[in-house]
Formats: sequence, structure tokens, C-alpha cells
Amino acid sequence: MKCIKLCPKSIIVQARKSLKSQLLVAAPKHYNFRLICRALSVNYGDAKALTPAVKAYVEQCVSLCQPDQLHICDGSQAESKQLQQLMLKQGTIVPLSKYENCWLARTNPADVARVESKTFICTPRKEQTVPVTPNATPGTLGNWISEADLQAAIAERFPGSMKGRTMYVIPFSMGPVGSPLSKIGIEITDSPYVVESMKIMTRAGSKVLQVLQQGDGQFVKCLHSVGTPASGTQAQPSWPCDPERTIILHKPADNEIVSYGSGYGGNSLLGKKCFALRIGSTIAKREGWLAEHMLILGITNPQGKKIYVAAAFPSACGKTNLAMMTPTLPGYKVECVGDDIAWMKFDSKGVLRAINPENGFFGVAPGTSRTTNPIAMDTIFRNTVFTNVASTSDGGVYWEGMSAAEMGSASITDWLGKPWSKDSGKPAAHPNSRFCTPAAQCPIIDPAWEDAAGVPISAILFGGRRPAGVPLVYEARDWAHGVFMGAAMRSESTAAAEHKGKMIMHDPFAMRPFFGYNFGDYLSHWLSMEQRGQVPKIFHVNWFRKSDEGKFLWPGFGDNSRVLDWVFRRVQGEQCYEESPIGRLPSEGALNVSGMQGKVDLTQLFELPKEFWQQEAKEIEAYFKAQVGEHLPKAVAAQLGELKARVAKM
Ligand code: OXD
Ligand code: MN
Repeated sequence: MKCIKLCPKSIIVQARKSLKSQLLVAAPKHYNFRLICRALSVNYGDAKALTPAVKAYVEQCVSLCQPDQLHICDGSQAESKQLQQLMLKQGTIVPLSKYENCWLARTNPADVARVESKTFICTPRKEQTVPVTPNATPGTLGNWISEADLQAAIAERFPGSMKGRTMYVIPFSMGPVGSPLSKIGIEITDSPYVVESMKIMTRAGSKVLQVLQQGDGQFVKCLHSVGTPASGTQAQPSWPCDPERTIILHKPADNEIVSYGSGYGGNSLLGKKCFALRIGSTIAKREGWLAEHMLILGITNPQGKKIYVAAAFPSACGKTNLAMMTPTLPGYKVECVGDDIAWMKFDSKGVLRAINPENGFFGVAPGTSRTTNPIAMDTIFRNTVFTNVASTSDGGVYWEGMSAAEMGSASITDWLGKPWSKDSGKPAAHPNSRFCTPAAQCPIIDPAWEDAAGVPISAILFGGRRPAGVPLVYEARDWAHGVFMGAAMRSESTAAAEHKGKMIMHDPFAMRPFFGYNFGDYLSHWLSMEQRGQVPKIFHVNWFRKSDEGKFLWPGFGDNSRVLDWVFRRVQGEQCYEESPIGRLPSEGALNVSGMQGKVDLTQLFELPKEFWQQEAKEIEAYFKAQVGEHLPKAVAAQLGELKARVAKM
């Protein structure tokens, strides 16, 4: 550890003045990194390993946020140990003695989810970010901010926001280090919790700086500060944040992200939603590929043939469970490449190949159990940071969905730190509580999950929570129909963001909170992929249909392998389908339900009520009109017209 003596205050002031730093402007022509380093205590890491561009960025951030110390992350275990001790001292985490190297963080109760309403994209013109909606209808496909307002938002929040704190510089790679499909970021943060989580969720540390030194030197700038409330007082010093003024800003033209006020995952681990999806989708559009909110799994059939499938479901709709599924259908094997994000690009032979840009799983804990996802349960009890789950008196964790056997006889403390029992009338774990765990620990991690070339994608699934009307599975007739199916996706809201109550929300491509640019242009980009290579087949799935009595009609989880079996056979060209007004359905007897426990009512599961679909088509039409307006590609409008015509004839 290197400790450079602080230089006199006057030099610091002079350094800050001379930089006159404004974030999100081009790096200054000169930089005074040595001056900055001398003015600060560099208490960890090797500042010499930074490239000139990284130094210039760090310098801007130091000048703006005025931290007391600088820590350049090397990604080592020794570093993690040091940060864990620090967080322990600060009360941010407590050890979970029942497991190996596991920790529990309890956030400020006002900082528990992504803040979609406070998330903005900055482009010169508003319609580059969001469709222009007719009659001043409030848009729901993202929020635009002007350059002036963005600068004002930064100026109101960031100057001095890291005073008294250490600024951590995290070099990280989204995707395997050095892969041609990967991208590099530098996250600057004042939260050791963020550092530890980023070290799990991304490949972080010195090795990334080496790639930057040797490569084109490009990186995405990610500045994060947990901030300080205007009152100057933290409601919960162990979890500093500023919920009133939280804001998440993206500037795609400069590959830049600025996040203030929240330490919670999706708002603060900037490699994930901010980089891999919002900035990622804009890079993908420019470079001709796709950055999507999708899991990736490999499935091997009883004959030993393997395909890879990507699937887009909204947040907290079972992506992790599907990605780690234990098939109930004999002879099938599922392996996991990723559970949340896919970057997909055609290779030189026109094959669509995908990488998981992440290195860990930031999964929703409630509902994860030995019954629903035994593989996740075999993954998460080592080297994991849990956030807002309940704890047990024997040093373990608890959340809703865990069985009595998993809980043992220990007493439970809820996510707020209060004693909890089944009669408390409130959940023990926050519904959006999470585990943050290394992907490599997953017992069914796919052998090719870190293949620099990516895995070939044969099918894409879209899906959501649809209690009524939507069948278990149907297939798009062609690519344009599949793009329409993605655009028309709807799902019941969940606790992953700040929505209240259960309502069926439009969530096109499961990307509604994550689009980095105008959704109409996104649709055109998807349509254009057909010209670039062999496009995969597209399917829509719904594990959540309920009977009139409110009971799930399909058991889900491992039995979803039966749906994957049908998808697999369709990919292989088996004619096991029949046409329907909404797409291709499994033909009579084609869905393998043999050996299922309990009777499944396939008639109800695949029923297409005419009134429902008339209403659905109306809703989609109204949504496109109100939210996408003139930006809706003609090919998508034509698909809606076809659906309406077919439903009318039902
Ligand atoms: C997530 C989300 O954390 O989608 O993956 O909210
Ligand atoms: Mn997600």
C-alpha cells in the first residue's frame, strides 16, 4: 500500500481551479494527474498503470467530487479482504458465519430498487432518446434530459460529494477480458459496497488496465457517488445515500454515465443496466449488433445435440430460474451462460453469437429455493453479498419461499433488522432483495460461457407474467412477426422497480427501463438484423397463466423443459405445429407432457379467447399510437394489422 503525503491546501485548490472540470465534456487538453495524485492520499493501487485518458477522467472526477483519498482497484483478494473489513467497521455489511465468505448488507429503506423515473438519457434532440408522443402524452419508454439540465443536475449534486471519503477507481471489462465482443469501463465510486459488487459482477482490476494499455484505449466513463442529502445528515450512516436527489444520467454520444444518490444495484453497479443495456444498446446500434435484457442457456437433448437459446423476460419474471433450470424431461440437460444480459453479434459466417457480458448473478432472492432453483441454491452460499434479505440467529439468511427445512429452528431478523415471525404480517426479506454471486460458482455453468467468440443462438424467447389469455408458448411466423411479438410484450409489474401494485404493463423486449435510444429506431434496428445474417426463430412463452379460480395452469420451473423441447424440435425443423391467429402453436400431442405430476389442462393453457385477443390487439394499437407514434416502423404496423384481421376471423 502506498501513501503519498497530502500537499498544502493551496495546491489542491489551484489544481481544482486549473481543471475547471465539467463532467461530460471532452477531456481537457492538459492534465495535472501528478498534481492531483500529490494532492491526494493515494492509499491503494498503482496510479502509474492508468492510461493517459483514464488519468484525465480520474482527474476530472477528483476535481469535481473532492475525495480525501484515491484507491485504484487491482481486483485482488487482498483488496477484497481490506474492503470487507472497512465495511464491517462502517456497519455496511455483517458476516454470515453459516457460509464461506458471505455477507449481508442492509440498505437505507428508501434505497431498495432501480429508480426508473429518475433515469435519463441525454441526446442533442429529444427524439433521439424517446419517441415524440402525440398530444403531449407522457412517454413511458425512457426519459430524456437536455445537455443544460444534465449539467445543472451534476452541478447541483456532485461538487464535493466525496469529501471525507475514498474515491475508488474500478477498471472493468464487460465480457471476457480481451474478447473482441467485450467492452471496457472505468467506474469511479465512493462506495466500497459497489467496489465489492462490481468485482463479482464484472471482470475488474489490473488485467483490464493492461488490455486498455495494449488496445484502442476506449472505455465507458462511469461516475457514481452515493451522495449526501442536502441536510448534510445521513438517515442511516452505514448506508449513505441521497434518495431525494437520486439521478442516473447517460450520455451515449460520449459513452458516459453519471449516477448520484443510490447505492442499490441497478443504480450503482454501472456495468449492468447503465452500461451493458442503455449505453450498450446505443453502441450496438452504431456497430450493428444487439445488447439485450436476455438470459442465455445451452440445452442438450437426449440425442446429445445442443443448441443455445436467449430469452427476454421483464425483471423478476424468472430469468435466473430458467437459466439454471433442472429439466424434468428425461435426457435433457440445461447449462447456463448468463441470467440477465446478452450481447449478440453476427460472426463472419452470418451466425448470431452471444456473450454474457457479466461475471456474476445479481438475482432476486425471494422465491429462490431448493424446489424452484436448486442450482442457484448450490451457487450462492459462498463468496456472496446478500442485500436486504432476512438473517437467522445461526448466521444464515432467510427469504420468502425458503422452506421450513431450509430455515431450521433459528430465529429470524427481518431486512430492517427487526425480530420477525410468520405472524409479523410483513415479508421478512424485501421483495427485491438480492444475492450477488460469482457466475463461475454455478454448478451448471456452460463450458463455453467465457468463449471469446460467444455461443451460437438458435432461438429467442420473449415472455412475461400474463395471468389471462396468453398461451404457454407460440412461435412467430417469421422475423418481422417475432419483432412485433417483442414490441407487443406485456407483463404484470414486479418489485424490481418503484412501481406500486400489480398491473399489466407494456414492456417491449423486456427493455422498457433499459432502452438507450428511441424505441422506434430500436425496432427498425431489430428488423434490419434479418439482412445481416441467419436470424434465429422467435417464440413467446407464458408460464404464469391462471385458471378462473386464480390457480396457475402450468407448474413452471423444471417442467418448462417441455416447452424448450418443443422449441428445440422446431429449431430442428420438425413440423410439430399448427397455425393460429396469433402464431404457431404446438400441434395436438406435440408438447411432451408425459410423466408430469398432476393433470395439466392443455385446453385452458392454449385457449385463445376471441374477446381477449380483440382487446389485446386494441391495447397494443393504442400503445403504439400513444407511445411510439410516427416512429413505429411500417413493418411492425403491418404485423398489427395482420393480427387484427386474423383475430376478427376467429
Ligand atoms: C435486474 C433487473 O436487476 O432487471 O436484473 O432489475
Ligand atoms: Mn434484469
